[in-house]
Amino acid sequence: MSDTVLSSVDQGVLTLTLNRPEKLNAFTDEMHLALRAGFQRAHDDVAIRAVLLTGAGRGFSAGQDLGDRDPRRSATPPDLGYTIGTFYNPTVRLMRDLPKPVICAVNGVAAGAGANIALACDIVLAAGSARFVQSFSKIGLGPDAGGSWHLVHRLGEARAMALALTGEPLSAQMAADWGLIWKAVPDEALMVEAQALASALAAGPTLGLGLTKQLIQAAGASSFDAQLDRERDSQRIAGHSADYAEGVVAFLEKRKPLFRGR
Ligand code: LHQ
Repeated sequence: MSDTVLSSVDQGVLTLTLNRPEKLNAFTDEMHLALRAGFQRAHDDVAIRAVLLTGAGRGFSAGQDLGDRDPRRSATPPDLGYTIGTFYNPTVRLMRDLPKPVICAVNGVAAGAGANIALACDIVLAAGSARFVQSFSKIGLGPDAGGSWHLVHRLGEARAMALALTGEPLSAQMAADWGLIWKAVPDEALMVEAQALASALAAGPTLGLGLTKQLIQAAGASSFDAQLDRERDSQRIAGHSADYAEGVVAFLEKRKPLFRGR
């Protein structure tokens, strides 16, 4: 595996660390493929029950590596749609469709597609010093990697529009206050807190958590009536799991449940 994304597994948590710190973890093609491979591994391996995504060094990710897409080196305009369709969209879909929790620890600046990859995670914690920047407008682009969708769904059009048009940085605390992310934590507490959360989720009822993820995602684009049916169907599946039985028996026996992810 490429060293542009480090990976390690501990107690069911796959930690993926974007690793081009000298370029604030800006994405190259190699890094895109490495990140995709990491999430594919999380899909394929039943022993992985949660993913923790973070960045090495002082930034989370500055988005696409602009040196890699230098217009001075090409006689014809680039097809950025190809880059988005080939690299960003499949990875973001994989992250969203993964039936296991994906936690993001935003350790520093998250800009452009880097910000939006963070927002595509299920639970986002950010260091107090981190900031989120929709920097696309500074280079003549619009948001990608699902950013326009997440901004509008979480913030509403007024805030989404201003952030996208101005490219003004949003502090971690403001992002939390506005509901763009789960929470901002002191810098020194970020990884401890994110790892504890990921470990707790990895020890949880994975099948039920995966169904919960699907329900919450679907609710944003669903009618109330359709969502009621979806909840019924989801509960039917969850009710057949060994972890549901274990959860109820543990409650009745007044002990901690031992979930196995099945
Ligand atoms: C970088 C980058 C970077 C290369 C910092 N690339 N080196 C999709 C399809 C295809 C093409 C285009 O894009 C997309 C999606 C996108 O992601 S578009 C948005 C691309 N990202 C940006 O426009 C952000 C550019 N970076 C910045 O605005 C700043 O670096 C931020 C605000 C992220 C951080 O600022 P500072 O903390 O002041 O750090 P810095 O600017 O000094 O950067 C540190 C180093 O990282 C520096 O390298 P150097 O060799 O001079 O030390 C930067 O050149 C490099 N770097 N972002 N995207």
